[in-house]
Amino acid sequence: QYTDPHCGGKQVIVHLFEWKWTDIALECERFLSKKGFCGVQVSPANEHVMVTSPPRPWWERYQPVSYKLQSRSGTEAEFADMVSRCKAVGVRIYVDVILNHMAGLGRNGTGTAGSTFNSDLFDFPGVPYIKEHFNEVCPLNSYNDAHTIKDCYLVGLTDLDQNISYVRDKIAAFLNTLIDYGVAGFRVDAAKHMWTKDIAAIQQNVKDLPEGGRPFFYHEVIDQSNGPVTTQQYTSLGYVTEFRYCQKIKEGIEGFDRLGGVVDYGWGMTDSDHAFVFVDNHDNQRGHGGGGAIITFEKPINYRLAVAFTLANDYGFTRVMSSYYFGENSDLGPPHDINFLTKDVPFNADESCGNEWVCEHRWASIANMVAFRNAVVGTQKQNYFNKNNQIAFSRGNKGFFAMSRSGHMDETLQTGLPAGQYRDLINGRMVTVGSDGTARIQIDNPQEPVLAIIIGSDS
Ligand code: AAO
Repeated sequence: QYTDPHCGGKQVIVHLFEWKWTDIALECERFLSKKGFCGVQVSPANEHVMVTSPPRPWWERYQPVSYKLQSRSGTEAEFADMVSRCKAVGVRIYVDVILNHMAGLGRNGTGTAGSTFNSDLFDFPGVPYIKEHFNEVCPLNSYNDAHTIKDCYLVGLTDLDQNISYVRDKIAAFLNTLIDYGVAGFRVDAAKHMWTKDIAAIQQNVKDLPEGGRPFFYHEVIDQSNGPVTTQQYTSLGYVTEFRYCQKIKEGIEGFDRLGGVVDYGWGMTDSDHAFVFVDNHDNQRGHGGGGAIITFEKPINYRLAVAFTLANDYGFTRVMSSYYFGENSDLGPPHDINFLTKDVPFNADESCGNEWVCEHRWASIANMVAFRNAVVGTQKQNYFNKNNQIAFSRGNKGFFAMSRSGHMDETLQTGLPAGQYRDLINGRMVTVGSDGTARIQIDNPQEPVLAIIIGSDS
């Protein structure tokens, strides 16, 4: 329950962080559908505060003013158009929803849809919410106590009381509106800070998708095996973010010959059927919510190796990050003009992105691994090879993957595949698998140091 993403068995979501709805619709049609992406995680779609100091940071979208669908990414009409155009080409939309809180204490004014609000008075007429719908004010000053984590004010954000049926109903109505537009599921922001019984009650009030089935839910719970709130407490509610993986993959990539143990479950990591897995996210790539031990686009070769391995591997449900450049300014909002209107995502001749958008999801070692993961779903890792900063393995008799830190590799390896000719999905070289299943595996591209072949990739 709540674990089916409703995308025809496809396996990879991309987070188009801060993209406008109009650009996402185009990206579904021109790229994501062709590469086999399951769907897109979109930035929060509902009305939010507009922060002036610092000037229009990305994080203003995590301070809701109402559930009206007008945000920095676009209007309600543009949202509706995006959802249906993506769905028409088999790409689903998953909305980042903020159910834990409204805007931060000390903030007031007008939101992106024109609603007034005053956090210190707990007045959000656009919903409406009033004081009785919030928990008593207390600082979230300890991560050792579940009551403090769940009932106090995360970085001063006005904390809704989801035990109140009125609050549950308003939240469920918001989610149901999104479902009516055709979204397939939700990333639940700050789920760690809500009681699971309240989330369960809200999810029960959410309708089935129009095509049938329960919506997909994945919950943001940062569990580093050092607090009372664990990912396992949430697995009955859908998938749960597995932040330990971000650290594991970094250690594995930097100590290549240890990568075999990248997912050892040794830290109580979430079971594969509920682990929501990613190399970095919009917080930790810029030092929010667990920065530091993370690989990001700033180290492009290591990043390609990390994401390619993650997509080749057999652990969890995967999300690929797609970012914009921010340099040293971790508050910096998306690329914008002088009026803070978000810029379009233009494309260069080589399909890379302009206007300061990074577009990791278009890098060959990442984009072309989506087809690999889709093709090998349900198979085991076998024929593991790990030597001289090179790694390779097969996935049942469906696919074979190899990567090399140096970008060069020339080894004869067991692929587990039937004899035949296969075309490398990344660099295009033909690979000949003999009747004994072995093949000469060659990589010769330090920029895209990955090789992947799948059943049916021979044309
Ligand atoms: C902004 C301003 C604040 C201001 C506030 C209200 O920055 O100064 O007080 O407005 O006016 C985002 C930004 C925030 C921003 C907020 C609202 O990141 O800076 O605040 O929007 O605009 C915790 C939560 C987790 C959360 C994460 C950032 O558990 O849910 O903090 N992530 C989500 C979103 C995020 C968003 C929000 C939630 C709020 O993805 O973008 O915030 O909607 C420990 C805990 C974690 C905790 C981290 C960070 O983690 O375990 O639960 O995450 O600390 O506080 C090691 C440890 C690990 C530790 C980690 C980080 O890895 O092992 O346990 O380091 O220290």
